[in-house]
Amino acid sequence: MDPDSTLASYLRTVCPDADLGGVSAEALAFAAAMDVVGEVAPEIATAVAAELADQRANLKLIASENFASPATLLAMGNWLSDKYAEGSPGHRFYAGCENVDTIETRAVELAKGLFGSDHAYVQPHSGIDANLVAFWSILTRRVEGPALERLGAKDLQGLSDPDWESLRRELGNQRLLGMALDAGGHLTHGFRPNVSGKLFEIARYTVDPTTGLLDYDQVRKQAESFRPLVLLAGYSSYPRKINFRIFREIADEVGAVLMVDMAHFAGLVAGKVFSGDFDPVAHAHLVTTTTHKTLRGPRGGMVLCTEEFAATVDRGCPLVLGGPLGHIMAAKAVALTEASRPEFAGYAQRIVDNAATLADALIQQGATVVTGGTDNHLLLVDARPYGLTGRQAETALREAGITLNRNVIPFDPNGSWYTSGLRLGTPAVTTLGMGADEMREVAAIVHTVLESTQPVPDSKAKYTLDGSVRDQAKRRAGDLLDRFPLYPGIAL
Ligand code: DSN
Repeated sequence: MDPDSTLASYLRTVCPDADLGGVSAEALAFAAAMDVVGEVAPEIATAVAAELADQRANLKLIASENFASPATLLAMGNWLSDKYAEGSPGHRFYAGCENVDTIETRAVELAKGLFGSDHAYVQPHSGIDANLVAFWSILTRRVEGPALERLGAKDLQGLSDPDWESLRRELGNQRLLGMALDAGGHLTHGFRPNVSGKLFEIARYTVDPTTGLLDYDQVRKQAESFRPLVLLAGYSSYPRKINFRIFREIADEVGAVLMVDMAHFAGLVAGKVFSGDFDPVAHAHLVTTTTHKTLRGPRGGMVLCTEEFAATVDRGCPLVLGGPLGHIMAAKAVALTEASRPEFAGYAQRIVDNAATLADALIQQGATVVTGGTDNHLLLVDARPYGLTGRQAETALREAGITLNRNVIPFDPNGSWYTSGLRLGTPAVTTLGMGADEMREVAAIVHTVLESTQPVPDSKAKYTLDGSVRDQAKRRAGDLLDRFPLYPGIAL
């Protein structure tokens, strides 16, 4: 603890004889928080502490998760949660928003600086919210605006009822071309039951059935015949990098807006692992993201965009979103400060290096890795050669101390509930400090468990796993976690 800090000076006052040398501020902060919560709702404090124990006891390979810094976590637990601040900095629907303005403005500046975007909107509560704001902004700016002009109206409020009806007819159902879910796209990229599949008329591009890779010529052909308003790139489970320069060329050729969802790889963009043709911000009209995956921030979302969309995106709340969360924007600013430091680039590179080593080691063990490897933070393992569904493989590994998620793979015969694959990601284990040797050990544990898991006939969920294999795998995963402890400064 910094002997000059406010906390140290307070502790010297209340317990002058205490030796504070080995006491960390974060250990005290989290222990105190648990006590305060526990006095009101002990069962909740117990569950919160149990979650830390769980994350400490199981190796986290969920590609979309990470471990945020104590500073980021602590920035979320405070009275900013008590403040309404609908609107945007300097333009609020409530009084007393000066401090939220300071926080939001700082987060926006940091996001713009880090990603080099014209504009940033840091209010979305999640990636799905960020995508909704982007869709709404594109529709408002590119479809409704020109239609209003044709009707001679300045804005929607000035329209008479009959004009409203003709505007609705004119807006019609716009077209969106996005990546198919089983090719790696996200639910919000036009999955029929999702709101995006209802808001837009949808077409989907997929990957080459032989290589599992994106075929840009095919995307171009589809765009030329479908003429989308929105060309959407980005993924939840595609293990390769994407050339966004080509996507922008295609969008320009057909007059589409290029939107990129970089939720999964924002940290790799921030850390400049993805640059040039592979940097979405340099090429897209709008880029959406979450802040809690490779970027290592709080659970939340963001939109980055060109000047053209800045004003509409900023009206996301209250026209699309509920009130902004000041405490989460504070945590976003903390995380963006961390991601702006030079050492973040090294972290981002290690995530990718670890994923490549993990993929290679799994292939050497005999696993089938979709596309034969990875360029980013995630990889997909085909569970079928082990005779398993994704669901069976996921549950067996969780029993053995490894937390990851089942995932559809290209042209998946088992659908999105049972699936045929596993998605493995390295952001969290990289945050713990693991490197190449540990990735090889992880690959060996994963392969051994999968090889020893037997499906129960006629079931896509049930399996048997030899108890001694399970216990040995759990021990090996535990050894890794003992060597690379989670939040070593937090004494819970
Ligand atoms: N749930 C996120 C993921 O795991 O990829 C996307 O919504």
